[in-house]
Amino acid sequence: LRRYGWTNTHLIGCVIIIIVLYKVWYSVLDDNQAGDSQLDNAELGFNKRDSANGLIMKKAAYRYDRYANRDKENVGSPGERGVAVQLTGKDKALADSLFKKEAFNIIASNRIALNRTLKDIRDPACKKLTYPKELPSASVVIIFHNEAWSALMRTVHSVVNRSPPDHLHEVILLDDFSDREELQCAEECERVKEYIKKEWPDGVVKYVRTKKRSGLIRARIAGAEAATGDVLIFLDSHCEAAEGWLEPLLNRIKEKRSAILCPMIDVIDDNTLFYSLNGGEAVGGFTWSLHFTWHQTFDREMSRRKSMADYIRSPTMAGGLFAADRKYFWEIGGYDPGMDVWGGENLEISFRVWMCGGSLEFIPCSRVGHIFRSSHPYTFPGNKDTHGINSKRLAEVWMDEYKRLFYMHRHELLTVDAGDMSERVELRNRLGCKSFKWYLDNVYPEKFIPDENVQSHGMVRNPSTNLCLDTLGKDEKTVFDLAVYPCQGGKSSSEVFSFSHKGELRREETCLMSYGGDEATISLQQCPVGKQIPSNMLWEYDKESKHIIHKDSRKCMDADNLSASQPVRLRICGTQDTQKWEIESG
Ligand code: LR7
Ligand code: MN
Repeated sequence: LRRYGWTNTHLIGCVIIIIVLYKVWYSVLDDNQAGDSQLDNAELGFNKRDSANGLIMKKAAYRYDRYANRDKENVGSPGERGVAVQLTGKDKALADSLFKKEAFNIIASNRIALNRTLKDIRDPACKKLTYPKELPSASVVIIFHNEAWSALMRTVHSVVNRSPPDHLHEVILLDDFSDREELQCAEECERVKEYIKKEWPDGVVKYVRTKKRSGLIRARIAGAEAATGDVLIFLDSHCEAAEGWLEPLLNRIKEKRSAILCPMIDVIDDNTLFYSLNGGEAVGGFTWSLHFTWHQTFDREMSRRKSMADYIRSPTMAGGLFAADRKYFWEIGGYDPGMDVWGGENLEISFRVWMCGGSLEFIPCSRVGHIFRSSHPYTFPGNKDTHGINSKRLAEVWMDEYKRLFYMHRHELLTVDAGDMSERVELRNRLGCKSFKWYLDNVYPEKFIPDENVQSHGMVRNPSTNLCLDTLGKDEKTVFDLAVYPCQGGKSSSEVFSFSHKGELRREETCLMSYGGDEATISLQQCPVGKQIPSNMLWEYDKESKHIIHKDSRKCMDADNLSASQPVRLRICGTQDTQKWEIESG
């Protein structure tokens, strides 16, 4: 080379360039391999030297593609961006005729692409957040029994397409022994399995089938047992996961492994499949008959939060959509396998998590839509009241002396056999869980306890007529005039009222209210929570005269000239017996 005029400097420079190029080349290769191995080991369980590696990688690449294109509309396809699908004429008639069987509009659902796009309706505070690259991996468990095909597969597509591929470990599609034709199997469920293999060739979606109808509680247990990711996320089989739904859940569990998290549950209309924002923050409550209810978020929680993106602590959850650290889920007792088909498990896990040291939080930046159906599109084997019996199990195991309030509403369940509960009691002892009173005092102080800290509680009876105030079993979510009915001796929960120290005459959630005019009726309306009680909701009881006096109008409750089911009225106070009332426990 010297012959061509090269000096030492030239030579050394050349060697350095070669070394640098060599290093750069290998670091690029290494990066690729690190990427591969992360995917292989964490996502696919493949050894990086596996010869099939290249093929699997190619197969999994589709997921990155779909994730990248998740906002791309299916042009001309109905329901895109979550809008409503309106049917007319024959289509509508057909949909109506199938509504009862499916409990939602199957025709509209079938028209909508399985990968339809949704609007990003998150709070602006959520869109600004970024998350660490390293997050725990998710196993999404979707249980179903005889779910309509399009609703089911749209759920899976929404999960795969809107989950960053690196964080989605697997989707477990758990079939709870479906027997409807399109899902049914001779030996194996070929249609579902073939579809899964074709759509998700890297095996990210796994199909598991129970050997007999298990009910949703045992089905979820089976799904959780099949899962191997760090975090379990349960979904109903008629959901749509929305933009950015996964990361905030995984991130919060990374911060706090004992937090059980719920996404905000948006509403997918059962008729038009319109995806709409579940506005105003709401948390979960319960009724003493052990039904789940929604409640406006408490002021104490709103003022604790620094941003709209902050988690909201909730006393209970709806049940179907939540995330938990997989190991923690088992540590705190999974689910009660003694619970059948539907109902009760949501309050059971809520009480248990709080009482045994965990917490229950709603994550506002994680949004998942759910088709709210007003009936069940499946059978209840044996026609049992599984909600009632499951609730009895939870009341017996978790509610201590407060189970009396459950039985006050569900008298008939006192004598019903709910099976052996000893293992659940043992679980509670082993975990050293706190009392239900602790839960009420600390987690849900807003909850009204009808027979504690009140002036009186029981029937409101007019002895001269033996008529009692009675809701007649009407739905107390609607406003109606309060009536009287022959007293049932306190046996019927519809004639039990509380006279609070604040001066409310009330039920669990509703208060007696009147405008106080002449012969005015008295209606039952939602009691204000945490706010001042309006004066037309305040009452006084005069022990001498036995008058129940409406404070605003100074008029008296009167049972004069009433027969069963007629509305009670206010009149100018006098000495007549029809204005003398006793509040007594039965
Ligand atoms: O035997 C069964 N086996 C099943 O696998 C019965 C049902 N299932 C499946 C079913 O296909 C569905 O995917 O279980 C899931 C839940 O059943 P749904 O959708 O009929 O229940 P739901 O949405 O009416 O009821 C709510 O309360 C239930 C109480 O047991 C469950 O916890 C549901 O998951 C729960 N749903 C939600 O929380 C969604 C938000 C609704 C609200 C409020
Ligand atoms: Mn549901």
